[in-house]
Amino acid sequence: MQDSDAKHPGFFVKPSSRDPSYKSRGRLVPIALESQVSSSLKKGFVEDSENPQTSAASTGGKFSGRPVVCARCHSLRHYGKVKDPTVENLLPEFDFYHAVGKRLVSASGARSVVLLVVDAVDFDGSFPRRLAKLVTEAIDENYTNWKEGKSGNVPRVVLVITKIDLLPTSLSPTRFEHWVRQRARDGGAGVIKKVHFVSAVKDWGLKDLVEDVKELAGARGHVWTVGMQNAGKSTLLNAMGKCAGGGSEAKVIHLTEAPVPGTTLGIIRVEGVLPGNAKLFDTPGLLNPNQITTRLTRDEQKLVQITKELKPRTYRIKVC
Ligand SMILES: Nc1nc2c(ncn2[C@@H]2O[C@H](COP(=O)(O)OP(=O)(O)OP(=O)(O)O)[C@@H](O)[C@H]2O)c(=O)[nH]1
Ligand SMILES: [Mg+2]
Repeated sequence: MQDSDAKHPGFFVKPSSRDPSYKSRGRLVPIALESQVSSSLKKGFVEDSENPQTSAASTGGKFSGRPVVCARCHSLRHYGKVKDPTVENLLPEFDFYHAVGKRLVSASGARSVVLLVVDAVDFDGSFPRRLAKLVTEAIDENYTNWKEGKSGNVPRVVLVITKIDLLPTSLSPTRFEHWVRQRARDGGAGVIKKVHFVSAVKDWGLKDLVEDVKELAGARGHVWTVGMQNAGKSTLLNAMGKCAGGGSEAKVIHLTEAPVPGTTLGIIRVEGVLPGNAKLFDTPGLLNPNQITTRLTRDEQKLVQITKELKPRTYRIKVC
């Protein structure tokens, strides 16, 4: 062994001697000093999990209730964009049908309630056809099994049409409901227990939805919030949490919601909404390759994003 000539056999580099204090916290650079970290982080939003008392005191207790979130969620929550778009492609793909689909339709175990969330202003683009068909088939199959005395847990489907604050006020609710039921049936959702029309940002229709979900879930049911990317699942669950907690979000975790498709990356259990052993889950949105917005860049998506109530316009075309 020698350490003088790298071209000769037996060459090795002696490891440099470590500073005895290399493990001490004093050597670590505080995250707030990293140049890429946003200014709001530097202002002390991140709580020192090892010493929350000092952290709250240092910020005057002002931010003590704020949850600690990852850099991606922080960027989505405060700037409406992912921190590093190049990293997004490296994230592991979520196999929805393997991780969630199988559990939704399982004939044994806890009863499943499927909250099928659909965007009111893009019904067809945000209706999960494949998933609706899968659940409808499971309902038929499990019901037949149950009638034969076998284990047959029949999933219950609740269709939630969200973002109704963006629909024109002139729209007839009866005609719209009729249209929605028809389109849902055509899309593969054959058996629907309830249809709810809600706005998570205006708190419309949430109380009835929470009551129905509690009733359908019973004491130990599992409620799965599913739908296409950007349909409004996480925003809906945050609003339901607020509604169930009597207006305060204290007991409920705040899910990251953002106009960026693919915000939620994994299954998240939402506590504080359902009583007993019933469980409520948020899930990552499904990707609809035929939806035009999935082919647009973030800047282009911003241009077509609907944020205000749609106004019907009538044009008269002159035929010369
Ligand atoms: N106007 C209006 N906007 C809403 C409503 N619900 C959600 N949004 C907006 O829709 C966008 C997407 O909401 P999210 O809750 O992140 O959607 P998601 O389905 O969880 O999306 P993924 O996690 O990507 O699957 C956000 O910009 C929300 O502010 C609503 O009731 N009304
Ligand atoms: Mg989400």
